[in-house]
Amino acid sequence: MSEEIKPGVLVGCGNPLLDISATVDEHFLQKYGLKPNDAILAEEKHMPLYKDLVEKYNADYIAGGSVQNSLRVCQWILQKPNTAIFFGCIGQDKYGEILDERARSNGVDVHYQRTNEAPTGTCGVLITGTHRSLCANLAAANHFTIDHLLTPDKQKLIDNAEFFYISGFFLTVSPPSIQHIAQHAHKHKRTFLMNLSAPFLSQFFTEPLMAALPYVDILFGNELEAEAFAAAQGWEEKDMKEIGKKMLALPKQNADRTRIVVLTQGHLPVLLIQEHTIEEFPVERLEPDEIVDTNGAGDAFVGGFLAQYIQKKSLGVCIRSGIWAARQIIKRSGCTFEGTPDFN
Ligand code: 26A
Repeated sequence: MSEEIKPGVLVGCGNPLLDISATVDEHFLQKYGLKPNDAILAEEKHMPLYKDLVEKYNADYIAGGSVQNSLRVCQWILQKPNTAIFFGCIGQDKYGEILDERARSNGVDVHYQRTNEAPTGTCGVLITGTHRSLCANLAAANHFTIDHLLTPDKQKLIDNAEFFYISGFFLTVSPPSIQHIAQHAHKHKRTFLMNLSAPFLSQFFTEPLMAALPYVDILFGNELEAEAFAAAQGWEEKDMKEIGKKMLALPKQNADRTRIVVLTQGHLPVLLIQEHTIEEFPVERLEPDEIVDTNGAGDAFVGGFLAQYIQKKSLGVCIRSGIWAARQIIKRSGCTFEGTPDFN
């Protein structure tokens, strides 16, 4: 099936993070002032959290980072190594080596920037029931600079790619890199896909987000992120379909290619919002005892979508593949998978 897929056709940029994941109680969330279902940047007060997770909650270390997760899932489904290229910054340490090894063994062609100035980033993953609270200490990931993309070898990789995926999370690190990729995609008529990633980005990183949006051909988000985006825009709409329609109508650079908005809503149907149509794709509900944790579910959805999209499959197939991939990841700890994928 994948014979005609070109190596390096997909390029992603993001924060490579090692997840430190554990099931915790309400108390733990309260102690650090965290919501059950959120993703935030760690502040000074969160720093003891990581040690606490390891020492008191027997935490697991799992490869993470939103874009890298999506690309790993995409590679798993494609079963054709080096279709996806990843850029991000790690430290010169053990955690960085683990991420490098995991990503490569999953088939992602990683081209990390490496810094001596900070350790590899980590993300506390606090599981309570079916919720997950993410608290990212970006560390080295925050040291990514656009220079990394401007070297001739990276430029060549970018020139060769046809699809570019960047998470909203990367707005906190390098808006100039996002602009560079977005404008390149626009100039060369390539596809640029982005994710709202977390409510705080719409709230506090509005300026770089709104600067990137005109270039976005396909926008992903979940219900909490769409709500936060609408609130930050001062929109009164609460209904997901209405919010999606307004997202569609925001200014777009490449006007001959209209924007597509894909909104996930947990176990409720996925919405595919296009210029003249809104389609709903049902999500089969998992039994409570099948759910291990929802960490990485949104990333897996995008990975499943991308695996089909880069093969020019219909949007319906892309979304069904996304739903399928998210389901596999929810049945396991973190964004992990094994065996041969059997999506059809
Ligand atoms: C800037 N922030 C907050 C982040 C992240 C992040 N990836 C990039 N930047 N916060 C959490 N994650 C990752 O999201 C995955 C689940 O969707 C976690 O590492 C986790 O693997």
